[in-house]
Amino acid sequence: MIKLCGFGSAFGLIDASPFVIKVDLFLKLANIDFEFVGDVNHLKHSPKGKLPYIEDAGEKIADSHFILQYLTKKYHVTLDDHLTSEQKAQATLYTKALEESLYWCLVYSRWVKADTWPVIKATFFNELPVPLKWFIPSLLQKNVKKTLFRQGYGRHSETELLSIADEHFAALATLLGEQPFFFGEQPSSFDAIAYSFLSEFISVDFFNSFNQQARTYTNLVQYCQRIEAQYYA
Ligand SMILES: N[C@@H](CCC(=O)N[C@@H](CS)C(=O)NCC(=O)O)C(=O)O
Repeated sequence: MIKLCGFGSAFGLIDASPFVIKVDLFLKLANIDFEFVGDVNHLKHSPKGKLPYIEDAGEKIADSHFILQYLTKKYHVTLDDHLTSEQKAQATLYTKALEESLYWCLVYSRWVKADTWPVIKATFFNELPVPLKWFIPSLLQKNVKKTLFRQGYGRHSETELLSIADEHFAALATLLGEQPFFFGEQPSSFDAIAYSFLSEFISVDFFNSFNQQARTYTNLVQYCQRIEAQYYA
Protein backbone atom coordinates (compact mmCIF):
# COMPACT_ATOMS: atom_id res chain seq x y z
CA MET A 1 0.00 0.00 0.00
CA ILE A 2 1.12 3.58 -0.65
CA LYS A 3 2.70 5.26 2.37
CA LEU A 4 2.33 9.04 2.65
CA CYS A 5 5.12 10.49 4.78
CA GLY A 6 4.32 13.78 6.51
CA PHE A 7 5.15 15.58 9.75
CA GLY A 8 2.06 14.54 11.72
CA SER A 9 -0.96 16.16 13.27
CA ALA A 10 -0.84 19.72 14.55
CA PHE A 11 -3.30 22.55 15.25
CA GLY A 12 -6.28 20.19 14.90
CA LEU A 13 -5.29 19.19 11.35
CA ILE A 14 -3.66 15.97 10.17
CA ASP A 15 -0.51 17.94 9.31
CA ALA A 16 1.00 21.41 9.73
CA SER A 17 2.12 21.42 6.09
CA PRO A 18 -0.31 22.32 3.29
CA PHE A 19 1.73 20.19 0.88
CA VAL A 20 1.12 17.08 3.01
CA ILE A 21 -2.61 17.81 3.26
CA LYS A 22 -2.71 18.36 -0.51
CA VAL A 23 -1.45 14.82 -1.19
CA ASP A 24 -3.61 13.33 1.57
CA LEU A 25 -6.80 14.88 0.18
CA PHE A 26 -5.85 14.10 -3.41
CA LEU A 27 -5.48 10.41 -2.50
CA LYS A 28 -8.86 10.50 -0.76
CA LEU A 29 -10.60 12.30 -3.65
CA ALA A 30 -9.07 9.80 -6.07
CA ASN A 31 -10.14 6.83 -3.92
CA ILE A 32 -6.64 5.41 -3.72
CA ASP A 33 -5.81 3.29 -0.66
CA PHE A 34 -2.93 4.62 1.39
CA GLU A 35 -1.52 4.90 4.86
CA PHE A 36 -0.54 8.27 6.34
CA VAL A 37 2.48 8.23 8.64
CA GLY A 38 3.40 11.42 10.46
CA ASP A 39 6.92 11.70 11.80
CA VAL A 40 9.32 14.65 11.57
CA ASN A 41 12.17 12.13 11.19
CA HIS A 42 10.90 11.41 7.66
CA LEU A 43 12.80 14.57 6.70
CA LYS A 44 16.08 12.63 7.04
CA HIS A 45 14.89 10.03 4.54
CA SER A 46 13.21 12.34 2.06
CA PRO A 47 14.81 12.36 -1.42
CA LYS A 48 14.47 16.16 -1.59
CA GLY A 49 14.94 16.92 2.10
CA LYS A 50 11.34 18.19 2.39
CA LEU A 51 7.96 16.65 3.12
CA PRO A 52 5.82 15.14 1.82
CA TYR A 53 7.09 12.14 -0.05
CA ILE A 54 5.37 8.87 -0.78
CA GLU A 55 6.59 5.30 -0.92
CA ASP A 56 4.96 3.09 -3.49
CA ALA A 57 6.15 -0.41 -4.35
CA GLY A 58 9.60 0.31 -2.92
CA GLU A 59 9.96 3.61 -4.78
CA LYS A 60 10.13 7.03 -3.11
CA ILE A 61 8.53 9.98 -4.87
CA ALA A 62 9.15 13.46 -3.45
CA ASP A 63 7.39 16.81 -3.86
CA SER A 64 3.62 17.14 -3.89
CA HIS A 65 3.59 18.31 -7.52
CA PHE A 66 5.45 15.25 -8.79
CA ILE A 67 3.55 12.96 -6.41
CA LEU A 68 0.22 14.05 -7.93
CA GLN A 69 1.65 13.66 -11.42
CA TYR A 70 2.93 10.16 -10.58
CA LEU A 71 -0.34 9.06 -8.95
CA THR A 72 -2.44 10.43 -11.79
CA LYS A 73 -0.46 8.46 -14.34
CA LYS A 74 0.03 5.23 -12.42
CA TYR A 75 -3.49 4.98 -10.97
CA HIS A 76 -5.33 6.54 -13.96
CA VAL A 77 -6.82 9.31 -11.82
CA THR A 78 -9.74 10.96 -13.61
CA LEU A 79 -10.37 13.82 -11.14
CA ASP A 80 -9.66 16.51 -13.74
CA ASP A 81 -11.36 14.86 -16.69
CA HIS A 82 -14.39 17.14 -16.36
CA LEU A 83 -12.29 20.31 -16.69
CA THR A 84 -11.94 22.14 -19.99
CA SER A 85 -8.39 22.84 -21.16
CA GLU A 86 -8.93 26.48 -20.16
CA GLN A 87 -9.93 25.41 -16.62
CA LYS A 88 -6.87 23.14 -16.43
CA ALA A 89 -4.68 26.10 -17.41
CA GLN A 90 -6.36 28.27 -14.77
CA ALA A 91 -5.84 25.57 -12.13
CA THR A 92 -2.13 25.47 -12.98
CA LEU A 93 -1.75 29.21 -12.40
CA TYR A 94 -3.99 29.30 -9.30
CA THR A 95 -1.82 26.53 -7.84
CA LYS A 96 1.33 28.57 -8.37
CA ALA A 97 -0.28 31.58 -6.64
CA LEU A 98 -1.04 29.50 -3.56
CA GLU A 99 2.22 27.53 -3.46
CA GLU A 100 4.63 30.28 -4.44
CA SER A 101 2.97 33.32 -2.85
CA LEU A 102 0.34 32.54 -0.22
CA TYR A 103 2.66 29.86 1.17
CA TRP A 104 5.23 32.49 2.19
CA CYS A 105 2.52 34.52 3.96
CA LEU A 106 1.68 31.34 5.89
CA VAL A 107 5.33 30.81 6.76
CA TYR A 108 5.62 34.41 7.97
CA SER A 109 2.38 34.17 9.95
CA ARG A 110 3.73 31.18 11.87
CA TRP A 111 7.48 31.51 12.15
CA VAL A 112 7.93 35.27 12.40
CA LYS A 113 4.69 36.82 13.67
CA ALA A 114 5.40 37.69 17.30
CA ASP A 115 2.05 36.59 18.75
CA THR A 116 2.06 33.23 16.94
CA TRP A 117 5.67 32.07 17.18
CA PRO A 118 5.20 30.91 20.82
CA VAL A 119 2.30 28.66 19.69
CA ILE A 120 4.39 27.21 16.86
CA LYS A 121 7.42 26.78 19.10
CA ALA A 122 5.41 24.90 21.72
CA THR A 123 3.70 22.69 19.11
CA PHE A 124 6.81 21.77 17.14
CA PHE A 125 9.53 21.71 19.76
CA ASN A 126 8.12 20.99 23.24
CA GLU A 127 9.04 17.32 22.96
CA LEU A 128 12.69 18.03 22.19
CA PRO A 129 15.05 16.99 24.98
CA VAL A 130 17.09 19.55 26.90
CA PRO A 131 19.45 21.13 25.83
CA LEU A 132 18.19 20.86 22.18
CA LYS A 133 14.93 22.62 22.99
CA TRP A 134 16.90 25.61 24.28
CA PHE A 135 18.57 26.47 20.99
CA ILE A 136 17.03 24.48 18.08
CA PRO A 137 13.81 26.56 17.87
CA SER A 138 15.58 29.92 17.62
CA LEU A 139 18.16 28.49 15.20
CA LEU A 140 15.44 27.21 12.88
CA GLN A 141 13.47 30.45 13.24
CA LYS A 142 16.58 32.39 12.19
CA ASN A 143 16.94 30.15 9.09
CA VAL A 144 13.30 30.66 8.16
CA LYS A 145 13.69 34.44 8.51
CA LYS A 146 16.76 34.29 6.24
CA THR A 147 14.86 32.22 3.65
CA LEU A 148 11.93 34.65 3.75
CA PHE A 149 14.25 37.61 3.30
CA ARG A 150 15.99 35.99 0.30
CA GLN A 151 12.66 34.96 -1.23
CA GLY A 152 11.54 38.58 -0.86
CA TYR A 153 8.41 38.47 1.29
CA GLY A 154 10.57 38.84 4.39
CA ARG A 155 11.24 42.42 3.30
CA HIS A 156 7.54 43.38 3.59
CA SER A 157 5.85 44.68 6.72
CA GLU A 158 3.28 42.54 8.51
CA THR A 159 0.51 44.84 7.26
CA GLU A 160 1.70 44.43 3.69
CA LEU A 161 1.89 40.63 4.03
CA LEU A 162 -1.60 40.48 5.53
CA SER A 163 -2.90 42.48 2.57
CA ILE A 164 -1.13 40.11 0.13
CA ALA A 165 -2.64 37.10 1.91
CA ASP A 166 -6.07 38.73 1.82
CA GLU A 167 -5.83 39.23 -1.96
CA HIS A 168 -5.51 35.43 -2.24
CA PHE A 169 -8.43 34.78 0.15
CA ALA A 170 -10.65 37.30 -1.66
CA ALA A 171 -9.77 35.84 -5.07
CA LEU A 172 -10.48 32.30 -3.86
CA ALA A 173 -13.80 33.40 -2.34
CA THR A 174 -14.81 34.98 -5.66
CA LEU A 175 -13.72 31.94 -7.69
CA LEU A 176 -15.58 29.53 -5.42
CA GLY A 177 -18.75 31.62 -5.17
CA GLU A 178 -21.69 29.39 -4.26
CA GLN A 179 -20.29 26.27 -5.95
CA PRO A 180 -19.55 23.17 -3.89
CA PHE A 181 -16.08 22.85 -5.47
CA PHE A 182 -13.79 25.28 -7.29
CA PHE A 183 -14.72 23.99 -10.73
CA GLY A 184 -18.36 23.18 -10.12
CA GLU A 185 -20.32 20.26 -8.75
CA GLN A 186 -17.45 17.75 -8.75
CA PRO A 187 -14.07 17.98 -7.02
CA SER A 188 -10.90 18.36 -9.08
CA SER A 189 -7.27 18.10 -8.04
CA PHE A 190 -7.28 21.87 -7.49
CA ASP A 191 -9.65 21.32 -4.55
CA ALA A 192 -6.92 19.30 -2.84
CA ILE A 193 -4.62 22.30 -3.24
CA ALA A 194 -7.14 24.99 -2.32
CA TYR A 195 -8.33 23.10 0.76
CA SER A 196 -4.77 22.37 1.86
CA PHE A 197 -3.99 26.09 2.08
CA LEU A 198 -7.37 27.29 3.29
CA SER A 199 -7.46 24.76 6.12
CA GLU A 200 -4.04 25.91 7.37
CA PHE A 201 -5.53 29.38 7.90
CA ILE A 202 -9.19 28.66 8.59
CA SER A 203 -9.40 25.29 10.37
CA VAL A 204 -6.38 25.53 12.65
CA ASP A 205 -7.12 25.80 16.36
CA PHE A 206 -5.34 29.09 17.01
CA PHE A 207 -6.07 32.72 16.26
CA ASN A 208 -3.99 35.37 14.56
CA SER A 209 -4.76 38.21 12.18
CA PHE A 210 -4.05 36.07 9.09
CA ASN A 211 -6.35 33.26 10.22
CA GLN A 212 -9.04 35.72 11.28
CA GLN A 213 -8.87 37.49 7.92
CA ALA A 214 -9.36 34.18 6.07
CA ARG A 215 -12.31 33.38 8.35
CA THR A 216 -14.15 36.52 7.24
CA TYR A 217 -15.00 34.71 3.95
CA THR A 218 -18.05 32.66 4.88
CA ASN A 219 -18.05 30.59 1.70
CA LEU A 220 -14.42 29.57 2.27
CA VAL A 221 -15.16 28.58 5.88
CA GLN A 222 -18.16 26.51 4.73
CA TYR A 223 -16.04 24.94 1.99
CA CYS A 224 -13.49 23.76 4.59
CA GLN A 225 -16.28 22.49 6.83
CA ARG A 226 -17.86 20.53 3.97
CA ILE A 227 -14.56 18.86 3.05
CA GLU A 228 -13.81 18.08 6.69
CA ALA A 229 -17.26 16.55 7.24
CA GLN A 230 -16.77 14.32 4.21
CA TYR A 231 -13.08 13.42 4.39
CA TYR A 232 -11.77 14.18 7.90
CA ALA A 233 -14.64 13.33 10.28
N1 LIG B 1 7.54 21.91 -3.37
C1 LIG B 1 7.40 21.06 -2.21
C2 LIG B 1 7.36 21.92 -0.97
C3 LIG B 1 7.37 21.10 0.30
C4 LIG B 1 7.77 21.95 1.51
O1 LIG B 1 8.14 23.13 1.38
N2 LIG B 1 7.71 21.34 2.69
C5 LIG B 1 8.16 22.01 3.87
C6 LIG B 1 7.05 22.04 4.92
S1 LIG B 1 5.70 23.05 4.43
C7 LIG B 1 9.34 21.25 4.47
O2 LIG B 1 9.45 20.04 4.33
N3 LIG B 1 10.21 21.94 5.18
C8 LIG B 1 11.27 21.32 5.89
C9 LIG B 1 12.60 21.88 5.58
O3 LIG B 1 12.70 22.73 4.64
O4 LIG B 1 13.55 21.49 6.26
C10 LIG B 1 6.14 20.20 -2.35
O5 LIG B 1 5.23 20.60 -3.10
O6 LIG B 1 6.08 19.11 -1.75
